[in-house]
This record gives sequence, C-alpha cells and structure tokens, in this order.
Amino acid sequence: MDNPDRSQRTASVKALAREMGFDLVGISSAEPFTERSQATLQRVQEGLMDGLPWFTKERVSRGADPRHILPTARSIISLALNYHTPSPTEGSPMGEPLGGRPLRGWVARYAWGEDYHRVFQRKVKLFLERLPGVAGRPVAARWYTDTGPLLDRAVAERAGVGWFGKNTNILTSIGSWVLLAEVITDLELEPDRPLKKTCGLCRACMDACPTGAIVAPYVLDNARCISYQTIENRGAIPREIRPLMGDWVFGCDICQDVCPVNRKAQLAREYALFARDGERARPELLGLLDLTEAEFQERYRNSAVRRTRLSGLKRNACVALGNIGDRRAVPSLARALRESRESGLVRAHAAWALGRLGGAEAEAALREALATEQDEGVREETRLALGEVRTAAPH
Ligand code: B12
Ligand code: SF4
Ligand code: SF4
Repeated sequence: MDNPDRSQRTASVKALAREMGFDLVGISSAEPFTERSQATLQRVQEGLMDGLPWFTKERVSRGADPRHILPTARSIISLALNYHTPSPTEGSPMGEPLGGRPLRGWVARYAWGEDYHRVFQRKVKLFLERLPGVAGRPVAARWYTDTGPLLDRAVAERAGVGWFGKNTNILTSIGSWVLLAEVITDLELEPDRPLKKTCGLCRACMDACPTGAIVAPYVLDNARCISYQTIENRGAIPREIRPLMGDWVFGCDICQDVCPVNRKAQLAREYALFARDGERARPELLGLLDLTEAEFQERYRNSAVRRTRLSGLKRNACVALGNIGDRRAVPSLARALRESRESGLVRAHAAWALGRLGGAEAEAALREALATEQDEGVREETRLALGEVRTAAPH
C-alpha cells in the first residue's frame, strides 16, 4: 500500500537533488546487491580486473551490502551528472579552431573540465546540508562517487536511473555521458523500479572497440581497455596493445561515441565540466612531451588527468605520436629518448614510437640511445625499435 508520507518525502528529496543540479535521480532500496556483486567477484576471479590492485574481493564484498557501510541504511539516492559537453571539433565557442597542422591527441570527455569528484563533492555537500530540512529530521548518510566500495552502476541500475549497456556503461534516457554518485541514507524512501530497456540486437560498441576489450556482452577485460592502459596502468603498455590505441592520451570514448543511445544525448548543464579551451580535449602532443613537473601540476591542478601522472601522460603521448605516424614528431621523440632521465617509462615508449615512425633521423636517435642507455628495459625497447625502424614505411 502507498505510504503518503513516504511518497511526499521521496518527491521532496528528488526535487532537492534536481535543484542542486543533478540531471537524474532515482531511489534504490538498501538491500544487498547480491547478483551484481557475484558477477563482479567472478570477474575478479577470472582475471578480468587484473592490473587494479586496489580492486580486491574484500572491497567488492564490503560494497555488496550497503549496511556494511551504514548499519541503519534504508535507501540509496542514486545521482547522475551529465557531462555531454561540446567537443572543440564540433565548433564549440570555447574550442580553438583545430587545423590539421598540430599533432593532437584525445582526452576522454569526462576529463575535459574540472575533476568530477570535486564537482560531485561540492554538490553533494550542499544536498546533504539541506536534506534534514526536507526530511524533517536529522539524517544519517554516507555518499560515494567512483572511489567507494559500492558498485555505482549497479546502484543506478536498481534505482531506475539507467540500464546496463553491452559496453558495461549505464545508458540513460539522456545518454550514457553521465557520471554517477550515490547517497546511502537511513531515510525510508520509495524505491524506483529498474528500467526494462536493453541493447536489443545492437553490438556496435563491441565491433568498434579497437582492442577487443568487450570480450562478451557486459564483460570488459580491464587490461585490454585503453582507458585502463592510459589512466591506471603505472608501467609499460603491452606492445601488442600500443598500435591499437590510436591517438587517445587519457581514457577512451569510442564505445560511447558509437552508441545509438547517444545520438539523442542531451547537452550538459554543469559548466564546471566544460573544457576551458580546446587543449583540454585535444592536447598538442609535442607540447606534452616537453612539460615539466611544475607545468603539469599547474595545468592539470583541478583535473582528473592528474591521475595518470606526468610520466604516464608522456608515455601515452609517445604511443599516440607513434600511431599518428607523422615524422615531424621525430626530433621531439628523440629528445625525450635522450633527455627523459627521470623516467625509463617515457624513454621506452619514445623508442617504440621512433621505431614506428622510421627514417634516418629516428634510426640515428635509436642508435645513439643504445650506445648510452643503462636501463635494460629501455635497451630492449630500443633494440626492438631498431629492428622495426628499417621496415617502417616512409610517411
Ligand atoms: C574500475 C573502473 C574502471 C576500470 C574497469 C572497468 C570495469 N570493467 O569496471 C577502467 C579503468 C577500465 C574504467 C574505464 C571507464 N570508466 Co570506470 N569505473 C571503475 C569503477 C571504479 C569500478 C567499476 C566496477 O565495479 N567494475 C566491476 C565490473 C565487473 O563491473 P562492470 O564491468 O560494470 O560489470 C557489471 C555489468 O556487466 C553487470 N552485468 C553482468 N552480467 C550482466 C548481464 C546482463 C544481461 C546485464 C544487463 C548486466 C550484467 O554486472 C556487473 C557488475 O555490476 C567505477 C566506479 C564505481 N565505484 O563503481 C567507475 C565507473 C564505472 N567508470 C566510469 C567511466 C565514466 C568510465 C569510462 C567511460 C572513462 C573513459 N572515458 O575512459 C571508461 C568506460 C570503459 C567501459 N567500457 O566500461 C563511470 C561510468 C558511468 C556510466 N555511465 O556507466 C563510473 C561509474 C564512475 C562514476 N562514478 O561515474 N573504469
Ligand atoms: S573505453 Fe575504448 S578500449 Fe575500453 S571498452 Fe570502450 S572502446 Fe574499448
Ligand atoms: S552500442 Fe549498442 S550494444 Fe553497445 S551499449 Fe550502445 S546500444 Fe548497447
């Protein structure tokens, strides 16, 4: 039977969430997420989450039951924030005109503006300050976005915010360009029903993924995903993955770009998530190779891009330059191979890119490096690159 108090309270909580600027809001019960947690534990067991040492079975088990986190939990408020901001290549007023000249990479859309963790933090803080007023009593609450033990997507699914796509993202009525957060509370709220939508026969994302990371519908092999390799991997990118990465230097949006659900995706309203300039979305790659630590810290001060660190970003820029295949990059890559003393990771990937680009100048740089390089890993990459440099087609 309907409970008018509960209905009224739920409507007020949802209205408050919308007032705070959240694009979608739904309510889930605080019952354990048994099915989705078991699927996740199985993925961990099968090695599909390998490379994420913090993503442990204990973490999944803790997140499986919201009452492990808040013993008095009754409901979870699932919140979504639209980050479908215009691409600078689509004529955004903020985007500089992108001619064919500079060599540029791509940053995934979610990282174009201010770090979304910070944006959520500001908004949820206000929401929590006003929640007791709406509820008519003090409220016990814990909230997370991304970094908590809860499965953000499983919460959104149960709260009817969206449904799982085969690319494992949550798709919604306004597109899949949404970031998720949730507030676990001791408030009794009226749960929403999960949506009945599915991908149907579509498999566009699976066919478009360049690395074959979506190994089956709803199953991602983390280690094959460009997003993992460019953001989370702290070491060398496997040689067989590098040529498949195109010009992505932070994250990857291909499986969302091709998704038909996004053809009608609404544009974001949250200004903090917009790219301040074209460089945020399409950084100039030779410039990235020359960044100092201080410049990196300054430029990405409030950005999610910091997560990959300077050496990771330079590593990714080397791979992108190797894939773009324009020999104007050779002098900068040669300099990175010679002068990136602090990072064997950058030198190794610069060697790889030089091998891909080929030509006399690239070969000379590789030979010079082999004569002086001390790090055995970099020496091996340099030797392999020299083997390729002779066969690389001129551009
Ligand atoms: C680890 C992680 C990653 C890893 C691993 C991805 C992965 N497989 O989970 C890496 C670094 C690769 C990654 C990449 C990205 N991520 Co991420 N990531 C996470 C994190 C921290 C945990 C995800 C998790 O629990 N994975 C465990 C696996 C097993 O879950 P899963 O793949 O979703 O599998 C589920 C479904 O398959 C479902 N399922 C299983 N069988 C079946 C069968 C059917 C029929 C159905 C319907 C469903 C279903 O159950 C599983 C468990 O819930 C979450 C934040 C959080 N705390 O939840 C963000 C999160 C998932 N990431 C997010 C984003 C934005 C991204 C990227 C788009 C970023 C980018 N542009 O580069 C990519 C997308 C890649 C992709 N195709 O998924 C958002 C997703 C928002 C959304 N709309 O879905 C989240 C929720 C962060 C946030 N708070 O907004 N991510
Ligand atoms: S983010 Fe890119 S690499 Fe990862 S599954 Fe999607 S298309 Fe594949
Ligand atoms: S591209 Fe097709 S299969 Fe993949 S998530 Fe979108 S609708 Fe589903």
